[in-house]
Amino acid sequence: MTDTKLPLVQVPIVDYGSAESDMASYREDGTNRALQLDNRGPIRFGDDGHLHPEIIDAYSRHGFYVLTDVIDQQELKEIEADVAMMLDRSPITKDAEVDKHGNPALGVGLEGRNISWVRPLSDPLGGTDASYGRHQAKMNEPTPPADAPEYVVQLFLGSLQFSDACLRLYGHPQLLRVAEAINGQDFTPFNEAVWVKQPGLGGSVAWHQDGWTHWDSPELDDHTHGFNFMAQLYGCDATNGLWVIPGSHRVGKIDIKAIVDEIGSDRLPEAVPLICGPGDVAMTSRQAVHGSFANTSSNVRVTINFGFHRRSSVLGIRSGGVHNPISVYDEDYIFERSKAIAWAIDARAQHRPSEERYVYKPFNGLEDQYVWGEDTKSQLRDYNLRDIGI
Ligand SMILES: O=C(O)CCC(=O)C(=O)O
Repeated sequence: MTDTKLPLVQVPIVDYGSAESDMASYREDGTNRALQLDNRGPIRFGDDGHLHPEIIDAYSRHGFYVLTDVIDQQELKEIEADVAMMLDRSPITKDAEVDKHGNPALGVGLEGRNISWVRPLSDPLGGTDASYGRHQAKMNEPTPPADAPEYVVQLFLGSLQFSDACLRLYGHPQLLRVAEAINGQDFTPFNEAVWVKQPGLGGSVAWHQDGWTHWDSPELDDHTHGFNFMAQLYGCDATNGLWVIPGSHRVGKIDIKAIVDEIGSDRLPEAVPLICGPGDVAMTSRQAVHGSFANTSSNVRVTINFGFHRRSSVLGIRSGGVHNPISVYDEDYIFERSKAIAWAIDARAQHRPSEERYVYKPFNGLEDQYVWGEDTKSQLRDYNLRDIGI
C-alpha cells in the first residue's frame, strides 16, 4: 500500500476474477512497451531558453510525455495535506450536506460541479451519451468487496478554489514554460481537477478522446484540443494509472467501440500505461485515446490535473455542456478565467520567493492587480463555471 496520509476507506482488495490473468499479462506487456518509448525524462530547456526540441518532438509524436521529478518533497507534502483535507471535508455520503464531522461539507452551496462520486470499481460513463457520447464502450467492472461503501469520491473539480497547494502548482514556472512551448505565449486555461483513484474501490474511466469541437476542422493538428498536465502525488503504474494509445491524437476521431467489439475486450492492444514516480508530471494530449481501469490495486492514485489550450482553438468558439455551461469564449470570458493563472503565479512567488517567477504574457504589466491573498481567495469561488471546454 502506498504510504499515504489520506483518509481512505480500507477494504479487502479484490481482482478482475476470471479476467485477472489476462489483465496481469496486459499490464506487464503494456509496461514494457511504455518504458521503451522515448517520451520520458526531466524538463529540459535549450540554450535559447526554449523547451528542448526533443521533448516537443516526442510529445508531438506520441501524444504524451512523462516529465520526471518536477515536484519536490516539500511541495508533495503540501499537496498531500490539501488532498487529505478535501477528502476529510467531503460529504459523508453522496448528496449529503455535511462531512463526517457534522460540518458543512466541501462544495456545499457552490453552483459549479465540484465532487464526482463513483460506485466502487464501476464504469459510470462507458457506452452512455454523457459528455457528447465520448466514452463509447463499457469497461469490464470487477465485483467490489462485500463491505464496500455504495459510492466513493473519485474527482474534485474546480480544485483551485479548495487547495492553495494545487493553486501554487498551477503557477509552476517550468510547467508554464512547457505550456507556452506547446500552445504559445497567450495560452489559455482549460480546467483543473484532482483525481483520487481509491485502492480497491476506484472506478474506471472508459476509453475516450476528449475534444468535441474541432475534429472536422481543416486546421486540426496535433495540439488543437489542448493537453492536460497530470501531476502524480504517489506515482502511478499499469494497475492504477491512466493508459494512452501513443500517436492516437494524430489520426482524428477514432471508432473506439468498433475496436472493443472486434477484440472482444477493453484491453486495447496498442495502449500503454503512464509509469510515473511521485512528483512526475505527465502531459497528455486531449486528442489521444486514453482511459483507466478500475483500481484493483492496493495503491491509491492521486493525479492533479490542469489543462491548457491554444488561444486560437477557443477564442470566438461557442461551446460547453461538459465542464461549463454553454458559452461564447470571447476575450472577456477568457480573460476572466485566466485570472486563475495570474493568481497562481503570484501565490507561488509569495510561497517560493527564491524561484523564478513565470511571466504570463496576457497579464504582463498587470501583476500588481492580481496579488494572491485572503481577500482574493473568494474570487475563485465557482470560478470553474468558466472552464473552457472544447
Ligand atoms: O485520470 C484518469 O483516470 C482519467 C483522466 C481523464 O480521462 C482526463 O483527464 O481526461
